[in-house]
Amino acid sequence: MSAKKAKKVRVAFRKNRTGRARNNDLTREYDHESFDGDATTAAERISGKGNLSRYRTVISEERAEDGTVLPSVDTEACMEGRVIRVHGLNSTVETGDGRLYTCTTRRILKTLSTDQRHVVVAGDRVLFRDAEQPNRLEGMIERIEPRTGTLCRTSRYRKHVIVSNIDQVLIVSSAAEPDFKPNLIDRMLLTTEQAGLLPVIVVNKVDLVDPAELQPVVGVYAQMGYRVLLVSVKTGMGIDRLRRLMRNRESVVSGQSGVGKSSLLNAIDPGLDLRVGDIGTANKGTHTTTTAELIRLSGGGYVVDTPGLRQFMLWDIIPEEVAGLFRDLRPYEHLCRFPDCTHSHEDGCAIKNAVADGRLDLRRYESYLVLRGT
Ligand SMILES: Nc1nc2c(ncn2[C@@H]2O[C@H](COP(=O)(O)OP(=O)(O)O)[C@@H](O)[C@H]2O)c(=O)[nH]1
Ligand SMILES: [Mg+2]
Ligand SMILES: [Zn+2]
Repeated sequence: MSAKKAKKVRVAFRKNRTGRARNNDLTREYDHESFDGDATTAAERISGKGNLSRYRTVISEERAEDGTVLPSVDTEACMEGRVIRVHGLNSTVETGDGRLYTCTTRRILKTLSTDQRHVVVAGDRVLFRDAEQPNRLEGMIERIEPRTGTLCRTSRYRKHVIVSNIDQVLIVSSAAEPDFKPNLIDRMLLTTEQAGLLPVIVVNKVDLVDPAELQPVVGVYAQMGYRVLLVSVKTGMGIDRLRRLMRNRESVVSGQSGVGKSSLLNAIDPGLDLRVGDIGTANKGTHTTTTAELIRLSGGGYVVDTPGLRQFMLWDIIPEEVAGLFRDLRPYEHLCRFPDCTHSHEDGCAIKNAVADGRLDLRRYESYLVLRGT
């Protein structure tokens, strides 16, 4: 325990808890989970507001930057792990040495969560306690570390975290078969930028074209500061570089079907044995995932596999946001004559002027118009 002064934080109860008897509530939960609750319940006290109180005072040690409460836990008794996947009320948590624990979630975390649907998500770094079951690896998640790099989906006006702690998004396209589509790259860049994630542009199947053909388009991305990799599963070109780039990182792989995502992953880690030439989930067999899942790379790190992420069109981006999410257009957007310039038909538009005199790439500008929906 740190010497830092504990903070009291008031948290709203979930509605379905209000009918429960408040005494022994936590204890009963831990008993039920065959846990010795003493160490953790000590930090949680019911405020003296009677049975109808919808608040509980949690004495927590820390509050994350985003306002998330990090309950105090006995770190001595806990292990660090990474949530690989979530299935119903259980999560599969992987330890640093590769052991897989089936974990439940400490009730207080559900209470503290602002998004009940995803208290724990794939990618979460957690502290959990070993339930010390004789033949099974089971535990309870005691604390979720603050998330960075989250991928979210908005549904019914709420934002749901799908996967957390992503280091990078591999935007995979192919030089041919299917055709090279820079506009699709722009679309995926847009959503990646909006999510605040680091994009890496990967162009596969360069064996099918003369790389010089790709240079004009690819050069524009490189000039904007994006990392671009030209690769070929067929010739092995760029595979080592990609493998190094993915080592010890959590990468989301996105891109149109058929561009060679599964082939690339198999090339960087043959142990994955993903099915190639298949539309649908990446895993072999009957296993189909509807939620995100982390797949461990033998060289260290994870790739995120989720069918819904492939096409990567998850966010509601408002038209006014688009120019600001285009790295190359962004420096000009505030120089236009009209503050609400759409950069399409207006006079005195700094972006159109920059396109006209070659400071901005025409294709990127056209892509902007399409994505903005003008
Ligand atoms: N010529 C060529 N074909 C490739 C390359 N990488 C993958 N393919 C082929 O492209 C097809 C689609 O590959 P797949 O990995 O299933 O794509 P995914 O749908 O993005 O996962 C398969 O027939 C692969 O053999 C490459 O570098 N060069
Ligand atoms: Mg595939
Ligand atoms: Zn303008």
